Amino acid sequence: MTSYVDSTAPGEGRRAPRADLRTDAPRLSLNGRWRFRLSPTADGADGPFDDWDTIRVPAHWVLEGHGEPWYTNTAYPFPLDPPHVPNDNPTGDYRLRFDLPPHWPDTVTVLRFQGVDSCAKVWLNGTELGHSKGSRLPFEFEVTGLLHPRDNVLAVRVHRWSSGSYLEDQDMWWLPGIFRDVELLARPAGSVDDVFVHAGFADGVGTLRVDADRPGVVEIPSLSLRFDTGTEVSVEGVEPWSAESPTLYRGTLVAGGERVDLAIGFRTVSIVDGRLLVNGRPVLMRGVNRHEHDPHRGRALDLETMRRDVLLMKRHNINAVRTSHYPPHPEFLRLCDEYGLWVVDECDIETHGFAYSGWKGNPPADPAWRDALLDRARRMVERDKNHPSVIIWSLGNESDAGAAFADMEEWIRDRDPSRPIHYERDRSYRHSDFHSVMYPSLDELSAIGQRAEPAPEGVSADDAARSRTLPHLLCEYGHAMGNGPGSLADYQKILEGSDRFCGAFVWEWIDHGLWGTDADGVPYLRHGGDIDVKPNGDRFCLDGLVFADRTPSPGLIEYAKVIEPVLVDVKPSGITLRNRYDVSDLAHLRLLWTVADDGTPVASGELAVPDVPARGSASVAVPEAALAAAPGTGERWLSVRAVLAADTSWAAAGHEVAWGQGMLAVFRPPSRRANGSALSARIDPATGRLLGLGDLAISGPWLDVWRAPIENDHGHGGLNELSRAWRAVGMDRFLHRTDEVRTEDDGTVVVRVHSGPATQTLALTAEYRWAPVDDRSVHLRVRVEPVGIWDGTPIGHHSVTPPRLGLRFGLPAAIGAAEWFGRGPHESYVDSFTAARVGRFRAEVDALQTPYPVPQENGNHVETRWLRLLGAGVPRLRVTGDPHFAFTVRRWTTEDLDRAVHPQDLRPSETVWLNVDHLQQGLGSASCGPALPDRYRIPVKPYEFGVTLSVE
Ligand code: IPT
Repeated sequence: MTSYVDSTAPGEGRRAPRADLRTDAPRLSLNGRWRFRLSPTADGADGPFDDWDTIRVPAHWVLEGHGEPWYTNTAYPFPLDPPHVPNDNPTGDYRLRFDLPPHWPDTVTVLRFQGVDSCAKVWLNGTELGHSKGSRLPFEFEVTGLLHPRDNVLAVRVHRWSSGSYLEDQDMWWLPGIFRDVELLARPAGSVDDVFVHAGFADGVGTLRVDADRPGVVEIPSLSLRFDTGTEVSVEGVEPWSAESPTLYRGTLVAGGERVDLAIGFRTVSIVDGRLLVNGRPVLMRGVNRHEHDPHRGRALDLETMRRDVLLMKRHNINAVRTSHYPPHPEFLRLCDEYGLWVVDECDIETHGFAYSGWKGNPPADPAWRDALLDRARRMVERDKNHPSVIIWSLGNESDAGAAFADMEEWIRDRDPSRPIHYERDRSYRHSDFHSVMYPSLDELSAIGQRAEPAPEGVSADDAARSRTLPHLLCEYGHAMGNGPGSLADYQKILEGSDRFCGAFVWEWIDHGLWGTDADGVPYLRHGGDIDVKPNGDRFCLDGLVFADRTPSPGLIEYAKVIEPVLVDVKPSGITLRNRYDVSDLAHLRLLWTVADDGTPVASGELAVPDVPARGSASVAVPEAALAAAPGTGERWLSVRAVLAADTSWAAAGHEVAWGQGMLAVFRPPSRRANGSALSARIDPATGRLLGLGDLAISGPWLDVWRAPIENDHGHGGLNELSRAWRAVGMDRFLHRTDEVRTEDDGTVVVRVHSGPATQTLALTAEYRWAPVDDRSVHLRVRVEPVGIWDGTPIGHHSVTPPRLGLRFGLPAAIGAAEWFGRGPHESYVDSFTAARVGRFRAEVDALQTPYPVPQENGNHVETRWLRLLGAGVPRLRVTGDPHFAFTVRRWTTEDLDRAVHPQDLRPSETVWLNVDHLQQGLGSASCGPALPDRYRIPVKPYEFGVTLSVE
């Protein structure tokens, strides 16, 4: 039986879509506490009203104690039988009794819903107004004549599933409910319904026309402008709008008894010679994909949370947002206009789960869905057309191809020819002004940069040739799931190497974790797999640059550095500044320098900021005072930081936007030669392992090849499943056998150990040479050699490479903190260390753990020169590299970390575990992306490395 719920009709009874306007006409917010009753089927709740619960509006009922949220990635949570949905269709009946404020005018009145998931039918005072689908888009009903001064009853029936759900298969939680604002709008006689601002900028001159459905007068006081709607005016001397310099001219449109606020940004978007230009200049979007998410409220975001996103992005050098995969709350776009972010506004369309039918029945390819798809395009464009920040329309995500995209394209081009259109998934790119892909390898991206990508399968030669002339928009890359992504710097290098690239968007901004409590009442962030429903997308929703509570992850810190707007290249011979802004010069910055010896500052000062135009560069001499500092000890580094000279709307003066470092000199201390003094290391003659060093109890080392797999080690869709290969051969369970412990004449103790897993011939033999340095120090040299069969594993014939190669030590639990000279303060890996500066750092052991919501390898520090571990009542341990090593320190073992399912499973043990690594494999982003490049793996071959261990 088909009803409005599962007919393909997008709605009924609604007003024509129009711009989201702020006006001075009376407006009544209907947000607040409503009455609510949940029923198991679309028939809803009949019968008495007295046993209804109450619920907050806006909100998702599954996050307000009614039912459960449900996460799937690509799978539909119901049978793939479009447009039908099951009888089991949780349905929320909402009811609000309200009075009109005194003096509510007796004019046209409109009831507006900004977003209801997934289908709503609405009644006012017993009159049925109609229904609507399209969860992340507004809809309005005219209610003139239906309202009373007091005691109005608004009733809304909301269905969790509807035909609309087939178009909303985005990789996110299914969260039903009235989740955006509900309001009543008075429309004074003669007022305009819709406004379309056309504000362009070319050759230093702005052009402005404001169209409206009724005549009105536009006033912009700051430009001394007053003109009628429908007339075009040229404006000399305006500042253009850009993400870097978001100049808005505020004004009003007066029509009838209403003043409509205008926030005008002059800018023109064009594509010329295969490049995206704004105001005639090329731009490079350094972007993120942003879902709306709050760990308590789901997609019901308040203004402060939206602002937090914008501020966090701006403070981390992000200049663009793809609103994956639906138009955001309209206030978010106002914030983007105001603070300056380029926006790719994406339509609320994704039919990803039709992949499971081989795309049979895919709505964009079925004429029955044409109206529904066009309805979504119209509602997006009409609502958002006045935002200068929105520079590109996206037709949707991952919905294969179909004629509806041609219809959408045609409608949009006709209505708004001023913005280019993006659609990634139709490989003919016929309905897109951009060539676009997701998750390419570095080599694939390089080929795209040279306009030399291979023609996609099944695409005509003409289409392929045309698409090579288009600019490229990398709509998703750098899958930030768990620890990672790696290679952000490698990607950025390619993106800056070709003018075909107009921007790239990391997947994704925020982890979609939802707060809950475990069986012991411990709060934790839940992912799909923490809720007992099938199918579910498990942990795949935890792939953001910020954790669900918006704490920046190390991935965000790395991204901020990789995309910093000024490249500061510091060499003893001079400093080069490359301005990566597309619009601004560097006059808003200060350049502060410091010289530090082994991380201890010895001189500092400020450099004059040279005049460097956007995309230009300049050289500055190394400051005299930096060169004049007296010789010191250790490595002398000059660091130059570019900070904001004055407060901005998004950060305070002093906020660092970029930095660079270079080594000026090395002052080597006189080398401490082995003096043959008594070995401070006590070595077990049977195992060859340490029992203690001076008065410090220490165990190990064990040769360690294992890391608790990160999400990227698991690969995706059967590809790049390194962790499976590792487990299959037993990387996680090496057994050790000491073959020899002997003392040489000079006091050096030589230990030979065979380390390998059960069932396998593959193993590493290691020779450890312990040479006393003095009575507090011992030097350890390790030679490792692979033996046995490494190239042929039970699950394939690729050779397995170990995730790490290093030494594991056990230390007393009293060890509480680490100090080191090397890269920090954040964790770093071979393919993600750009943001980790060379310096001297100190951190508590507990603070050295990055609390990924799914426990996994974390807290590594590459290129460590020396490390000191300290704690109350125990001697300090110092580890000095030969020259570098990587370290992690934690209160649990790698095996504990690997076993833990949630952070609360990790309990401090009686031992502090220290890994001193020669190498650890990179991070990559294979959880949805290409294989880790070979250069970030650890080839199976002989290695030799050394460290000095001392007690202090
Ligand atoms: C891509 C989706 O567009 C995005 O929504 C998200 O699911 C992401 O993957 C993975 O987290 S689609 C993928 C099949 C390339």
